[in-house]
Amino acid sequence: MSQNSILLEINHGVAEITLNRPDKLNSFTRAMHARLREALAAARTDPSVRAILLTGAGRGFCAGQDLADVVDPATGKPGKVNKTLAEDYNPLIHMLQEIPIPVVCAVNGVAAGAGANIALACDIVVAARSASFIQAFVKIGLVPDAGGSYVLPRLIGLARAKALAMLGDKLDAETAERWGLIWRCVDDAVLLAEARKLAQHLATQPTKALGLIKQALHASLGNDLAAQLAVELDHQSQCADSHDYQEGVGAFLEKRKPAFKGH
Ligand code: T3D
Repeated sequence: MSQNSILLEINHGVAEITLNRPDKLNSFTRAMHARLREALAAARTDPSVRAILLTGAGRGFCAGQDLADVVDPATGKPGKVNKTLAEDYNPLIHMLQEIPIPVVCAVNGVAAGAGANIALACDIVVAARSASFIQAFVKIGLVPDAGGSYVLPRLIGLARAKALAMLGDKLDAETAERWGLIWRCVDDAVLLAEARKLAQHLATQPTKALGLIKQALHASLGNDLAAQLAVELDHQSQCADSHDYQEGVGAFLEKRKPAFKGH
């Protein structure tokens, strides 16, 4: 089971990663975490990969932690959560944030608990109209993890973040889009096609600039204006040295489509 719990396919510059335990709504075991880290590392080191698409197999995106996997066989009770947070969820969220290429998430169904927050850690989130987001932690006596307590107030404000986290209610994809929790919600039938189109478009864009845009916007959440202006100066100088900047300006002046190489 754990062997194929993560699928990885690389096509046209896009690494498509699929969470693949559909019978358990793609909830995470420790083995699955290890496979996902391997897939992300493979995407990061493959120079042909210029965008990542993350989605789920079956009717759900991800139901968070596999609650059967947390039970200690010796006691029959849930074990300590520190280990899996420190060794699995926290490194995963860091990887998604730090990978210097865009990560598109196609939320194909319910995204609950850490599953919701893994989706929200991606750069551009597109959801099927039938999908939903549930901060399910409180229902089992836990608090939002996998970065939920960080992103929720920043994306939708404190009032909505508190209510979602404290009530554990289901938020439908259309409301998630309206609130600014996600980028877009699309009809179920076109989700994968739309998400692939988006990822493939990003894979043809100036990758270095995209990576630095991601880094700058993340940095802005903790910076004052002066610090952020310094980040912009540094990042713009890096972009100005790139092939893609030369190409972008050249193409504009020559009234043709730019052919970005990603460096
Ligand atoms: O160690 C730690 O715990 C720390 C880490 C915490 C991170 C977290 O993510 S905590 C939050 C964990 N997730 C949840 O609490 C969500 C639990 N799941 C649900 O509440 C519901 O399944 C959903 C609302 C997501 C979907 O409901 P529904 O009715 O569409 O589906 P279902 O029938 O409940 O689930 C379908 C199957 O998936 C079912 O298996 P079965 O009975 O057909 O063999 C169900 O048991 C399984 N499943 C769903 N979620 C999980 C799961 N199995 C294990 N763990 C799950 N999280």
